[in-house]
Amino acid sequence: MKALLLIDIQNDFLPGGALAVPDGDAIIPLVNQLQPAFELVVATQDWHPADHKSFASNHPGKILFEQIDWQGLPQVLWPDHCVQETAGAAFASGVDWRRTEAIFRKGTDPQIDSYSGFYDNGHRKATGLAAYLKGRGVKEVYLAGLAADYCVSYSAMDSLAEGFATFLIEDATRAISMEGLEEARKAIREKGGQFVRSHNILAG
Ligand code: VGL
Ligand code: ZN
Repeated sequence: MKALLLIDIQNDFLPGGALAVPDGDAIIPLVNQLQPAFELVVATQDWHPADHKSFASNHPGKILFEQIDWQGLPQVLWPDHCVQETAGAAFASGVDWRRTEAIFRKGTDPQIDSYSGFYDNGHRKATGLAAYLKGRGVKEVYLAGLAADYCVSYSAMDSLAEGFATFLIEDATRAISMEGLEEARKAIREKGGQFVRSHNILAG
């Protein structure tokens, strides 16, 4: 059983959004083409309260994109993004969401960030995604979405740790930083993750 995970394809990560991923909208047609090749489609949604500690605005005196230590974890200070119930947090309208059977929200605890769709960054609390996928009989997890070097890569690492065969669909993701992506790519490969392109999947 193969599942397609659509990671954080939300307005704030698209061009014009609060934390726009360069060329992020280029993945949308691919995400739609890929869906019929999967028996299960699941999405994650970055869903922060306005007082979230990953926002630079909640750390007076700190600057955007600075990395700080917050409660024992490194934390990049992001622009306010994906605030619960705002238009920026909504799923991108160009994506066909009809086959998305479940949505796992993350980043809801104001004190800790959550890049992965499986766990917060301290691995303290599970979202329930791993248990859900196992309950559905999933063995293979394919990832698409935004951003490649943050939420997609962190989700891939946790997917591997949870024992799923894990495939990152390279042309169905875009990165915030190319250096960050290169590092993440190495770590994922070391753990046995694979990189594929959508034509490999669509060709059958
Ligand atoms: C993300 C930074 C902050 C992502 C979410 O979806 O990759 N990146 N929050
Ligand atoms: Zn976030």
